[in-house]
Amino acid sequence: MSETHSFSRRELLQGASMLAATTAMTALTGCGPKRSSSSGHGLPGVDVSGSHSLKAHAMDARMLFGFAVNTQKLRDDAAYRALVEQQCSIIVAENAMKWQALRPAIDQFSFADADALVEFAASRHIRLRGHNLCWHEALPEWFAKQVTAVNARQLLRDHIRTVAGRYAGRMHSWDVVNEAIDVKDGRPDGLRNTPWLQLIGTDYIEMAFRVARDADPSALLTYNEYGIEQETQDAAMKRAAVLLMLRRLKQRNVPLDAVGIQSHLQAQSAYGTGLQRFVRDCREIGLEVFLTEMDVNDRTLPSDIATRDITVARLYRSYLDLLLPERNVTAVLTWGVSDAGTWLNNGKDRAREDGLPQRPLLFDDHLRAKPAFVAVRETFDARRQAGALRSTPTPQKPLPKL
Ligand code: 9MR
Repeated sequence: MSETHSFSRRELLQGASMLAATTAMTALTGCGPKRSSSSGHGLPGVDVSGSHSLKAHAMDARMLFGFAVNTQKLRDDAAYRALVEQQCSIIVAENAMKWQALRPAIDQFSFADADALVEFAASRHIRLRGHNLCWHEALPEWFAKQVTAVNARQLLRDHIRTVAGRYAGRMHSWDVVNEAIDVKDGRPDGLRNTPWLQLIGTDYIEMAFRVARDADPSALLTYNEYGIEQETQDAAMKRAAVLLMLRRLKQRNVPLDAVGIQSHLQAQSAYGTGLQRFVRDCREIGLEVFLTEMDVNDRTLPSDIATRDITVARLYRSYLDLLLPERNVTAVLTWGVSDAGTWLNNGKDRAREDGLPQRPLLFDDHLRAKPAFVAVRETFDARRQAGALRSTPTPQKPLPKL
C-alpha cells in the first residue's frame, strides 16, 4: 500500500484518540471488549445517534452508508430496526430479493418480504439496492430440473422484467449480474461457467442489463463482484478480466452505471494500489463504484477480543482510506448489521479454530458500536475534509438529494 500507507498512518493518528480512550477505558473499568461478545460491550461514551451516525457523516462526505438487512429481523426486532433507521441512508436485502426467495415455482413469484422491505425503505426515506437479478447461486431447487436451453433466456428476461419492473422508480440501484467472472474456469474471456452461460451463452450478461434498463430506467445498474480486492496475483487477474468485460459492455453501449466491489476483507491481507487503479479505471469508463458487502473475516486473528476488534478496525480504516479519496466511490455498505447473524459464522470453512464467533462488523451482537465504527466514521470525515480542498465531480449521475 505504498502511497496510501503513510496516509493511513496519519489518519490512524488522527483517530487514535478514540481508540486509545476505549482501550484505556477497558483497562480501567474492565467494561471494554474483553471476552465473549455475549457479555455485551461497546464503546462507552461514543454517541452514534443523529449527527454522529454513519449516515450523517457519509452524507457530509457525499456518500451513502448502509447495511445488508435480514427482513425477518427488521420486522421482528425493534432494536435492530432502530439501528438500521439510525445509521443507514441505503440498505440492501441480504437474501430477500434473490431468486430463491422470490421464485417458489417456475411460474410463481413471492413478493411479501421484498414488498415489505421496499415499503420500509420508502417510509423512512432510506435508499434501497436490489440484490440480485442474475447469479449462479441462490437459485431455487426447481431450477436445475426445469430450466433448459430452450426456456432459460425467456425465463431470465421475464424475471428481470417482473422484479425490476415491480419496483421501478423506487430503487437506488440493482445488482443486475452478480459474480460472473471466474478466471479459474479457464475461458479466455474469464467468464464463470455458470448455468446461465451454459444455457443462454455469453450474451446473457448484456441481455440482463438491457432488460433491466427497460424495466427500471432510473435504477443505477450495477455489476457486483468479489475476489478483486487483494494485492495477490489471483485478484489482479480477476480485476483484469472484470475490467475487460466492463469495457466490452461499455463499447457495446450496454446500460451499465456502476461496479460493486463486495469487499469481504481478510484480516492480515494486503489491499493497495492494484485495487485503487481498478477504481480509477472504472471511473475512466464512466462507472461509479459501490463498496457493497464490507466485512472482515477475523479467523486468523488471536482470540483476545480487544486485539481482534482493534485489528479489524485498523483494516476498515486502511481499506477505506485507500478507496474513499476516489470520488467515484459513492456508497459503502456492510454485509450485515451486527456480529450476530453474520454469514461468516455459518459454515465450517469460515469457522475460527478457537471456536469463538467471528466479529466482522461495526456493531457487536448487542448492537453496540465497536472500534471499527469509529474508524469507518473517521474515514468519512477524512473524505469530507479532502473533498473541501479538491472537488472533482463524479462522472455520472450526481448523488440523489438526501
Ligand atoms: O450472506 C448471504 C447468506 O445468508 C446466503 O446463504 C448466501 C447464499 O444466498 O449468500 C450470502 O450473501 C452473499 C451475497 O449474496 C453475494 N456475495 C457473497 C455473499 C456472502 O456469501
